[in-house]
Amino acid sequence: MTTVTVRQAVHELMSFHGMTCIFGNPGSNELPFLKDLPARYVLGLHEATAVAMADGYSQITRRPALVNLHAASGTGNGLGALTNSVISRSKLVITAGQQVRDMVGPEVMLANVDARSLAQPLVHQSLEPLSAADVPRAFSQSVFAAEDGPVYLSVPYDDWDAEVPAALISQLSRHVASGVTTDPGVIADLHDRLSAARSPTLVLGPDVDDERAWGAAVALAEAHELAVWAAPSLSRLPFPNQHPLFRGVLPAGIAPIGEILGGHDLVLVIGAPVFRYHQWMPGEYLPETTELIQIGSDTRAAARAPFGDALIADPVEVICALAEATGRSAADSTRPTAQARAPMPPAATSASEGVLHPEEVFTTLRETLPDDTRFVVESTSTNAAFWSQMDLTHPGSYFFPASGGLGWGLPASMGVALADPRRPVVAVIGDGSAHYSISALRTAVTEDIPVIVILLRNGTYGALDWFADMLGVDKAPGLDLGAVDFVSIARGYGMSAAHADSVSGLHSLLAEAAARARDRGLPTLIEVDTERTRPEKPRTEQADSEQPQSVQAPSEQTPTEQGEQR
Ligand code: TZD
Ligand code: CA
Repeated sequence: MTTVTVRQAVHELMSFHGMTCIFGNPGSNELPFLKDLPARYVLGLHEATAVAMADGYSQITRRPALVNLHAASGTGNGLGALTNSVISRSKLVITAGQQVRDMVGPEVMLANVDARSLAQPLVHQSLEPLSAADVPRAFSQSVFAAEDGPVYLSVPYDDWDAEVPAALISQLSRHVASGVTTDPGVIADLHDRLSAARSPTLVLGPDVDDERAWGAAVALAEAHELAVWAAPSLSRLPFPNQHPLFRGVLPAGIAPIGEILGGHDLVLVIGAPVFRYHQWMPGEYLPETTELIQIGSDTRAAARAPFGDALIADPVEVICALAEATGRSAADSTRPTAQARAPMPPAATSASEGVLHPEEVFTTLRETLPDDTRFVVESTSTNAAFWSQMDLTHPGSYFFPASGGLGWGLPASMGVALADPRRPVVAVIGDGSAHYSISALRTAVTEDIPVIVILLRNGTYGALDWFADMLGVDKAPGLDLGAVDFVSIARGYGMSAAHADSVSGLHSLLAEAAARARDRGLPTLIEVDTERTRPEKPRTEQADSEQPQSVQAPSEQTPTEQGEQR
């Protein structure tokens, strides 16, 4: 019988599944797996960085991405980052090294004693094969299971040299396809209900940020004249945010969502859970006069929703089918023309010398960068400013940590850029967020990843200032960050970096950075001091569904209202 090593078998399976890139941080237990690796190894200097890079990468490729972590301590470091991947159901196969089989019991150094349990609360599958011979199959199982979100696989390091039949490789080179389609009768029924509704509305979530779904969603919304909202706690943008039918991101409280959606008789929520609330604002979920149907492939999300009906189906297919039922194809819906849109509101300005209002930063990004730029955002108090000034017209343009776990954005932007070198990538990172995974800057340098990092320095955990206010916490400790010199930090990691102290300064630094990225494939960090702002517009405005939504149309704001945000 011809045999191969477990290592060869798994390496072959990696190649079979197109896993040409692996994100990791190595230790002694992992080295035997890394020998003769048939893939690019992207080193993250902290495990949270490796996990978040792989997360960003898999969100673009839509294929399982491979991560390799060091036993218990490495896994532990990666777990916080994993909270985001669990919510976004990112396709991650997280492998970890383990001590040799016979030495786990005696708890020698680097034994991951209860490896499966370590990752268990987060991943939906956690494996440590009972024999070396089962490792290739367990790997194959993990790749398929990752279609539903992150999985964990711990492998004792003496397994890699064990011999298994060579035939295993072809046996395990399996294709698993989905033949599930949505019943045309279900689509016809939804179409009829949309047509019959007095005031239907669409709430779109991250799962329909998709090439096909964008065009179809625009066609669907225009055909039925639907008001379109983005689901609360948004991690990806599913609809052009300056489209006249777009009302903005739903506020993340029970009462305000109840008020907004309660003005409609039919709500279709597609590609999002119902709902990712955040601030505790109790109230009525929905009045009885409103019917809500949640449509998506996440059965767990459908099960746990506190109200509404649910349809388990591929949300992208449903949007496309519903658009088709209107007789308008996605291709009919060109991007909204300049005339059809509200004019972009002027950016709020800052009164302080050398300090920019976040709106000025975002206007400058909008005006300077190509319109297919991808933005990976982890700056929490600047959301309202972002949505008011940005004009995102391409799918896959906006990414935000799905669980709110910070430290994701900076490395995720590296993964996003690695996965698709054709589109420019900008990371918009707060001076608080940056610290959690600052070493990701090094990966951008060593791997030549052309990311532009916009470091917004307001000297505080701005969003927590706002929360403290809301929760009546006077003088909360631990919110001051000081003026850390990120230009020096970036340069220390070997990255080009500069500080912008005016709009024109930012404009020219950005243009230079974009050229450096485009022509030489190199990263840049630009630090800018920003005025303190609030993450959301004032509530009263947001709750009013009849008015063009404030997140969307800040031009409607009076100067006082704008002033109140600061
Ligand atoms: N730790 C982790 C891993 N994730 C978190 N979400 C927090 C702490 C709590 N947190 C928030 O939810 S927002 C925030 C923290 C610390 C402030 C982030 O500060 P920033 O952005 O400078 O990145 P803003 O714009 O100043 O809020
Ligand atoms: Ca900050």
